[in-house]
Amino acid sequence: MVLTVATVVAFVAVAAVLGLGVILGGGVVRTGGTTSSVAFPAGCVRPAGGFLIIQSNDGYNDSISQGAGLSKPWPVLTANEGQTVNIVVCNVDVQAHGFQISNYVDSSINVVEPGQVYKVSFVASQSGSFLIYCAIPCSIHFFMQFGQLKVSA
Ligand SMILES: [Cu+2]
Repeated sequence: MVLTVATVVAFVAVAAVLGLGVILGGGVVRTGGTTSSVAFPAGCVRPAGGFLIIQSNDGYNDSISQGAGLSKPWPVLTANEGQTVNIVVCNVDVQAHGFQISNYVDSSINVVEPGQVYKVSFVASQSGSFLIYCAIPCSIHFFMQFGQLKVSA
């Protein structure tokens, strides 16, 4: 986990400005993945038995309108221990976003550029609840900090 408590506090402060702007439309347009987004790139398809994560100015899979934040983890992915987890991440936003999963996909910082499709597979070798988050600064960062991968034993 790259974030420190101090960083999280800073993100909350930033989100108070940016997030409010997003919610109220104060200069940041929420489009549901249309106007300020790039086209869905080729290969942006949910893998069989796996997960598709769309990064847009609505967060990870519409994090913002799903109430993502400290009170509600979103998106929530579930798997069984020992299972191979396949995830396709598509960035349809005009800015880069990060994609990390603590314990599983956090050995380096992943940057998904606009229009890029990032595919990742791993074996869910450890049970528990793992954070899915963005590790690079973006305008909706706060809403991309509380995804969850739940691995059942
Ligand atoms: Cu971010």
